[in-house]
Amino acid sequence: MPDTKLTIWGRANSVNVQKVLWCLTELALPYERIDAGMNYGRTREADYLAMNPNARIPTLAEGDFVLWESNSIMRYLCLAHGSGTPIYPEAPKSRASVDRWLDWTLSTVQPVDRPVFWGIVRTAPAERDMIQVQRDADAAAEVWAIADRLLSSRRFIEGDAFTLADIALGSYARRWLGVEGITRPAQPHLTRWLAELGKRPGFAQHVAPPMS
Ligand SMILES: N[C@@H](CCC(=O)N[C@@H](CS)C(=O)NCC(=O)O)C(=O)O
Repeated sequence: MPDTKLTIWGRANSVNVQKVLWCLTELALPYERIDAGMNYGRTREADYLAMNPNARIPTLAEGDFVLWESNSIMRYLCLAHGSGTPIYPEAPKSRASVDRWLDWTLSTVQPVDRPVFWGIVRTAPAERDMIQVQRDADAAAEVWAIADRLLSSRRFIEGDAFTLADIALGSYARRWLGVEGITRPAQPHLTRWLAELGKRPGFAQHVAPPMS
């Protein structure tokens, strides 16, 4: 009997771990999570590096199958354990449309999110460079304006149905709209969409808790 227990390595306050945990909840899959990363360490130990040579989180282990990169993990969970789930649609055009948001999250959103999040949430108040953080927030606002415009005419990122695109982008949007102490333009459609995501148990459990 193959070992199909799903183990996720990674601390619960990591946005990339949160995405995966939210996805697991959407798919109603049981799993075990093991703390790793930052204050928990482990990621530079030989057995972890053998699983994930990046020394990063999350990592998925299922028997002797190991996978890193949070978006790849979410895709795998849908394909291997999602029984045709609509959150990762099968039709090529629909699937590619979802995939482009997963790529966009990593290539375009993550780089503008990081300095704002770290500059506030992971920097002691006395050490914050608020002039730089506001500059970084202005750059992030331009990226988020793209999603805000799009959400003015659709319920979810890829239309009427909730998909992996909402998980990937929604996890970062929670940080963007949740960081305090910066000035950001009103983005009402983004705000409406995030409130809708907030009703999903996976978001409420894994993404909504206070940022740290
Ligand atoms: N593109 C990777 C990024 C992985 C990544 O940078 N993870 C961060 C946490 S969000 C990390 O490992 N930080 C170092 C640590 O926690 O020790 C993914 O999506 O999985």
